Amino acid sequence: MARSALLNVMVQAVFKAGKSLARDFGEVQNLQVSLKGPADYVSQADRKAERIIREELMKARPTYGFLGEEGEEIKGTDGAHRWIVDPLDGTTNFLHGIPHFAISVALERQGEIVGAVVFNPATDELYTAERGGGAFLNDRRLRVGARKALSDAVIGTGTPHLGRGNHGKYLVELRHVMGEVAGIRRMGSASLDLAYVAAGRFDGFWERDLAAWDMAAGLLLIREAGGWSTDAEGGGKPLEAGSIVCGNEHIAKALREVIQRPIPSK
Ligand code: 2AM
Ligand code: CA
Ligand code: CA
Ligand code: CA
Repeated sequence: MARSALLNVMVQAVFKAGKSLARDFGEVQNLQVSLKGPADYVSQADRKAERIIREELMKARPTYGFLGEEGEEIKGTDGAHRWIVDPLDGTTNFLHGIPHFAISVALERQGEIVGAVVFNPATDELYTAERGGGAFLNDRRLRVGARKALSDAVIGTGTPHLGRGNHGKYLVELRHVMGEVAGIRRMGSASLDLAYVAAGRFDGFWERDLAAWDMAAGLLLIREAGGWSTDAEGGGKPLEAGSIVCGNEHIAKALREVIQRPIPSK
């Protein structure tokens, strides 16, 4: 696996931020936590990790733009390139001592994601992809799952949060999906969920109300692992629509069909 210099910059940045997160995870009860909205927590750990990543990336490419969850967007002087960063994806898990969270870093070039890194510092799993170069978990090449039938499939999802999303509509989707698949998982870190689809651990995944930083890196991982993704309405623009349905082509199309079933009338 040959990584470009730019991907190496991204990997070094997530390793450095990962050390900071791992330290904070060990003393999570001492962290200052604040609320951004209902059930929408942010901690010192999120902010510190974003600062580290921003510094590392901006040092390497001072002209690129930077969009991170926890800070003001920086419009770069180079209009073509932008980093899209979630410094801690799975804050709720992190704050509960659940070792399932990740740093997600994507590089966008002229509106297309060309580089992706998702790193879980609690397990040392590093997912990387470059456009046209395949997707990897550490040194192992990834391929999405081969199962074609929904009845054999394990499907990941994210549930709407307190005060956000259409809970009623989601419950109908969930009920429809439960009636068709082998199993459902709800892990709590969208970028890792997408990485799991790329790795064939999940056969498919869907979630609504996601931001660009939750999905940008995972989308490239899935694509480079031979997978398929659309937004929940069936368009090809999850980043703009803020929703995603993915898997191999068979599973993603079948899953989309199931979640689009109309709400049954009584
Ligand atoms: P976060 O941990 O970076 O906030 C899980 O369903 C996904 O939703 C995670 O990727 C999580 O990202 C995000 N999330 C969790 N709580 C949220 C909230 N209250 N509003 C919006 N997104 C949230
Ligand atoms: Ca958050
Ligand atoms: Ca997130
Ligand atoms: Ca986050």
